[in-house]
Amino acid sequence: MRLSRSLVPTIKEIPSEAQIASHRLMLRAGLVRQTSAGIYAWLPLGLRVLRNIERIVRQEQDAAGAQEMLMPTVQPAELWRQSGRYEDYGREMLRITDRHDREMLYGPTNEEMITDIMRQSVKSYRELPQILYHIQWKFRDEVRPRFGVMRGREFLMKDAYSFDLDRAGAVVSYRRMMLAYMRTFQRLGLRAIPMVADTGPIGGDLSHEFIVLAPTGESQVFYDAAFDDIDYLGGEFEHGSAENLDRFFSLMTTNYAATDEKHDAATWDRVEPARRREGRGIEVGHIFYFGTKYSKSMGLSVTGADGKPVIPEMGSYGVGVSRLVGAVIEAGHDEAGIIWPDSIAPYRAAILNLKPGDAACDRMCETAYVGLAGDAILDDRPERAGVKFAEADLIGLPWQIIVGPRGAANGAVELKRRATGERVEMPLSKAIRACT
Ligand code: 5CA
Repeated sequence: MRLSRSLVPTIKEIPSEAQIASHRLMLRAGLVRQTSAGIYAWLPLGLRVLRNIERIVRQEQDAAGAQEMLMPTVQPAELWRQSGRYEDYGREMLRITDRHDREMLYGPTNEEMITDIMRQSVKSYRELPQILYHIQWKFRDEVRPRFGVMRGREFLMKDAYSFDLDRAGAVVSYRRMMLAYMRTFQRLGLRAIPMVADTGPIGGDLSHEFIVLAPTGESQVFYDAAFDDIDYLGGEFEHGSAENLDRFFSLMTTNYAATDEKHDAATWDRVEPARRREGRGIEVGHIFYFGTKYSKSMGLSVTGADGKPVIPEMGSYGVGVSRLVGAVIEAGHDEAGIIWPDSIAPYRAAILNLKPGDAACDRMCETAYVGLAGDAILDDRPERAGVKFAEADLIGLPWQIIVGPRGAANGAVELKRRATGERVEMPLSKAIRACT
């Protein structure tokens, strides 16, 4: 993108309404704008990050054997009456009446709808197990929306739903999703830890929250440092083998990890003192096994191998896709701005033309822009160098190619790595290669 022609409304001042770094930086770097309390418009740069996170979430869901679909945001109240949750959900649910006076709602989650679709669609035990997911906007009328996209009213969630014939199968689905989550978060450059959780309005008897460590997190967390050394992408764990998943799951559950709600001082005392880690954390995902809670109340059953009806065992698995944008920034920023992980940065590099109008500078910047196949922000605005440096650091792309008249005369640029601040002079072609 050419900055002179793009909507990247950066802000120099610190926005007074924002209490935490990610919220301030998302506004200052021009990623989002609030349109109502807890509701945000995603501007071009913010949307690219959101899409990049979606892509990784999607790849890992697919790798775990889940199938993508898309359910609507607006749902009939009738489905929620069948599960008994219509009244339970209270004022957090946005209720809507259509022109025929039918009660509708803007979905806060989709257990009822997917159960309804499955009860119309699967008839036999041969059609199970299945896991389905979608990435769709949700609405929860939070009492206190805050911290920008971290606790919004409208937010993007990946929610998956598993259907198995028995508890043993449901446990395998649950572990698969847990592995998919750990791989997803590692690819996003985050260290997330699964912690036993309460099930709240979703229900069920087994649940884990995935917590990313950040000083501004809403909950206090306690965990064993053993989690710091686990590599989920190196090939040690796989979705295909129940034994392997079993080993993975026991690794996740035998090492101590708990939020303050579930913290147990006696067990914590038994963790070797050198390995005890404490901090604050942000919940970026939450998974639930709730057996037949929805299948039973909504009448989903299939014919079993013996001809008798079987009520499928279900689980649901949520990732806060839009919340993750905030969480990634909380985990990766400095005084000057955002530091995006390479995997989800909106673009690979910023090309800073320090002297637009200078023929050599203009030419080299165009060469760099073409060399990066447009996966760059070209700062071609007639601004001072100081402004360009500050905004490039604020926006936080992994690399900066700095093109000034002195270097340009000799075919040289400076390449800066945003995360370390290291700047090295080199030929343009080498800088392009380093970024790609
Ligand atoms: N149906 C289940 C799983 S699919 C469910 O709704 N779980 S949840 O309530 O825990 O939400 C899943 C994830 O969505 C949370 O872990 C969190 O990351 C994200 N989330 C929940 N509420 C908000 C919110 N108000 N703003 C932003 N993200 C949210």
